[in-house]
Amino acid sequence: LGQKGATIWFTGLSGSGKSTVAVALEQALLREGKLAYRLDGDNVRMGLNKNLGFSAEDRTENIRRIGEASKLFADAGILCLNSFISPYIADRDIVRHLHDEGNLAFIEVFVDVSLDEAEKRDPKGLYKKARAGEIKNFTGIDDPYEAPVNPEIHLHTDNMTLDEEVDIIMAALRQRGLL
Ligand code: GGZ
Repeated sequence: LGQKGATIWFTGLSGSGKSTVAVALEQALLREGKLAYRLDGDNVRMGLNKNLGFSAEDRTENIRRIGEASKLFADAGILCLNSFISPYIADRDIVRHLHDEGNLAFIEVFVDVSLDEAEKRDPKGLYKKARAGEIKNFTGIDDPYEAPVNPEIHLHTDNMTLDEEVDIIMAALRQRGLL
């Protein structure tokens, strides 16, 4: 295979565009002949983590398991793209340290969107339900989101195109010798 694995970790609010950027990045990587694999709520919360909900404890366990799984992918030489809200700094830092220990690259990408903008987009109508009290502990409404302090990449998605976002990440991967 001759490729170095890594974990590219997207964090941000629901509706920030984490999965959209990850899908576009995956396509760009595959075009360059790199092996990439995406993890997100749709394939993880239905299977590996189907016993977990959205309490603080469950979110922490969700991120811990995903972090361990991602480390295995990275160790196998795969570029693993993870899109999870991952609202707690401490949880993301645990995953970072796990990778540091294994000498594996961990690239945190803050998909930064204002709550206003995320709520305007509301692609699944979840913010509306959270505001109506039909969903409890919804991130950004009645549950915390701790923004990264020093992410490797900070995307201000309110005023960027998807192509620009992918280009920034590709450049960062190239700079780190991962492409
Ligand atoms: C946040 C929730 C919640 C609550 C269901 N809070 O926009 P989506 O729908 O597709 O992405 C959200 C997803 C969040 O799962 P994660 O595994 O990424 O969360 S965490 O990292 O915090 O463990 C949203 C949906 O699940 N969802 N209830 N209460 N998002």
